Amino acid sequence: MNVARCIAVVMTLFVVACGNVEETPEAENLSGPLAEQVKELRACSTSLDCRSNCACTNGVCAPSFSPFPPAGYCDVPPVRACVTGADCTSGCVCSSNVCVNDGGFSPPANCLLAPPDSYENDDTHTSASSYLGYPQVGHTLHRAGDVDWVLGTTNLHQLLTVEAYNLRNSAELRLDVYAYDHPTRTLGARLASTTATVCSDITPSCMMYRLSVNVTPGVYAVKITDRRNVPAGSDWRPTAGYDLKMY
Ligand SMILES: [Ca+2]
Repeated sequence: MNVARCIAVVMTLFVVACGNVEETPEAENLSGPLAEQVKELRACSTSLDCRSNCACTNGVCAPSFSPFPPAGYCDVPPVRACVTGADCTSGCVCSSNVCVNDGGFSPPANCLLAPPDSYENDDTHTSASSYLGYPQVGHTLHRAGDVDWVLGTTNLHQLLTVEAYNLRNSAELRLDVYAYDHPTRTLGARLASTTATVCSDITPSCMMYRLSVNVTPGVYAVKITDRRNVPAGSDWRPTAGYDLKMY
């Protein structure tokens, strides 16, 4: 069935539902399996509007590849999976492994979204977390386009190396290292940058981002940018993440 016809039929159904059924004989023509089928189709703009194993095709969620899901699977809205409430954003609870609204006062939270990690809010260098000498584990990209800033200090002339590793759920990053004037919170020159993983094999030793730069004693600012090209605020999939170390 083409989309234009689907929309037209859905609109007709809506009008019928809001009007006087006795005066709209067309309703007879839309009862039965056809009406059920049309009613169930799920409109979409991108595949993030659809469950996994479904794609947004001609504005409707449809099975994307075999093995095809059961009939009707793609007509149900996607949900955010969870194990505990910590997997859900504020205003949502984990119920039967799905993030759902907690029933609190409006506006209702978007339970498709991931909660922020413990380093947030670190979207600017003036709100950056501090690197305390041991790996920062559990960074997440809780929103598409997330930016994380970390400040590190060295007392040495050294080759400073920064690694974003343990990449999870298709994290795609950009790493930058900047000079930093800590007393005035002023960003200095960008000293190094990369958008490439160490190597291309799909192994932990390759799938990491690494930068090295010669530095003098002082404070340095590291910027980690999410490069995934997905609409912000609609990502129900497992949250992309990484761990960070500096040495
Ligand atoms: Ca951030």
